[in-house]
Amino acid sequence: MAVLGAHSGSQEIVKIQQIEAVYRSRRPDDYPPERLPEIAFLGRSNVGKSSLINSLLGRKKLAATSKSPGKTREIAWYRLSGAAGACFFVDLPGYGYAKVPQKIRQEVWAQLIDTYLLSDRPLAVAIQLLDIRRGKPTDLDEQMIHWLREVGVPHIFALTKSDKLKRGPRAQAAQEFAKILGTSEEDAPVPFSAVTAEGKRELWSLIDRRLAHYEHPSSSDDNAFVQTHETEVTRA
Ligand SMILES: Nc1nc2c(ncn2[C@@H]2O[C@H](COP(=O)(O)OP(=O)(O)OP(=O)(O)O)[C@@H](O)[C@H]2O)c(=O)[nH]1
Ligand SMILES: [Mg+2]
Repeated sequence: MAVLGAHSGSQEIVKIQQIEAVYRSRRPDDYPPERLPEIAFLGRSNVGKSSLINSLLGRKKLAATSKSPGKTREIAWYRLSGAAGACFFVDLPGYGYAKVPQKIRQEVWAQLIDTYLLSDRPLAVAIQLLDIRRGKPTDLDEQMIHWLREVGVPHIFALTKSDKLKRGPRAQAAQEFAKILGTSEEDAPVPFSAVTAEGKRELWSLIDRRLAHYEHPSSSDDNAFVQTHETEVTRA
């Protein structure tokens, strides 16, 4: 059962009626009061989180992107809704930017990302972004992935900036990542480009699957996502 996406094989990948940038917060008491399934985007600073969100949503400037990394020190929630239901995309600050002082890095990491992931938010899936050109996760990525596995946060991998590699090296890098990450075939890391839109359909399909199987903590019969069906609106 598709929730926000439709997989008709046509050009229409995402069917969302409304996108609202509603919340920016630093502390749990500022998190959105509304409890909807959340899809969180995680990764090193500058890996392309905001660009990927914009690309998935078909918007150029919804999530602020920057050539100078390490600037984002807040969590941004985007509320998506369609006939089928609603959810939040959560743009988390990037970790590991070396030029940011250690104290701030700890603050950003521990108090924003960690706090979010340990909170009781209804997290349907975390999308872990990795730069495809690196060929393997960095140490910090490894720590993040280990942590996601330990805590049992469902997650999928996107290999960003795939347009920067030619076809051969791109396929090879994707294979390397799959091997290192030990993913199953159906959860294989998705090469993704915000420039060419490579991987957009695959990623939506994975997100959609997770949403469709997500059991809301306050699970009841009137859960919007349990009752959903494909939406009817045009591509965002
Ligand atoms: N060629 C190419 N460049 C990309 C792609 N995705 C992002 N970029 C560039 O990489 C830089 C960082 O992108 P952002 O989307 O701001 O990265 P971010 O992970 O949100 O960064 P922080 O918010 O600082 O953590 C920008 O200059 C983007 O234009 C991509 O798929 N291909
Ligand atoms: Mg960003």
